[in-house]
Amino acid sequence: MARERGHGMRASKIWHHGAAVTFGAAAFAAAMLGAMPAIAQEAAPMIGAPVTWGVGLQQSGGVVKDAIHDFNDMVLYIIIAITAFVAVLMLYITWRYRAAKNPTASRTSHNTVLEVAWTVVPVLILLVIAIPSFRLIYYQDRVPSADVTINVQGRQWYWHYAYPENGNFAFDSYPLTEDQLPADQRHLFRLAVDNPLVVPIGANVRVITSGQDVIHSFFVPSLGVQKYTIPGRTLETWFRADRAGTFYGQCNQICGTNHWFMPIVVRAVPRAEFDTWAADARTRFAQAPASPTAPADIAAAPIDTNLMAEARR
Ligand SMILES: [Cu+2]
Repeated sequence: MARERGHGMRASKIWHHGAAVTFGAAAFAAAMLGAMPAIAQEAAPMIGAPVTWGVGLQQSGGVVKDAIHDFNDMVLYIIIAITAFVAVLMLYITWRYRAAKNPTASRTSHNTVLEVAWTVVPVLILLVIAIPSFRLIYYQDRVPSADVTINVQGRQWYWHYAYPENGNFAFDSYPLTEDQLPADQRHLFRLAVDNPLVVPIGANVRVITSGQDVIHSFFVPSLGVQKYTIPGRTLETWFRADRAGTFYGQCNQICGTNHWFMPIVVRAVPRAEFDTWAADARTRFAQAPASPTAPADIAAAPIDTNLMAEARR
């Protein structure tokens, strides 16, 4: 239901066009500076990552981000209209009521109609922004029917992921060091990880977050997903990758000295490839603790992760 509402909420294609222009301009600027690899073909898997000199929001990899783009563009057009109106008004009055043309200044101090208008109009503008804003928040909140569920746990300092419905396996995700990356992918240092999340393209992915030690945050901009991982709390959100690709994010809650150790990678692949990956992961990660919140696991974690983090510095 929420999903349909979400689609209904989306504004006209003009917004999309605006976003494309913004993104295009950013990509062009980056290309001019020689700082960005060639822009990927439409058919090639998408790379959801920041670009050098990028302006505006990251390119969208799925419906939630599409809705964020729409809302962002709508607010941008409202801001442009207000700024233009105020600028024109200021220019007009400085010209029309300048001392040479208007030597005797008006002593009017009250105008009821004007005062009501400049109170009511901003309230209406805020309402126009608030309604789609709340719709977007509830749209992101949860998905009515999930195809895949992923448990995400933030830990100092790595991510722990579990797939309870696809074989109940769990694994840790650590960043790759610079020398582990191929020469043409060095720009993905601090974004690339050893074990990415893998999801089927077009599947509604329910994300259940929890925290083990301090507050972390699961944030993948190109998929429009951000949720805190809070100790003692379980939160829910969702995303859907509508395009094949690799989507990069990071923990965006300052969570300690090795905060940078928490990049996030989501790979969206066709369903068959996902099933093969899940079948393989079941055996590959068989050693991993079945329950991410097992008490023994928590007790052992601080020392264990500190050592691992130190070893990888
Ligand atoms: Cu963190």
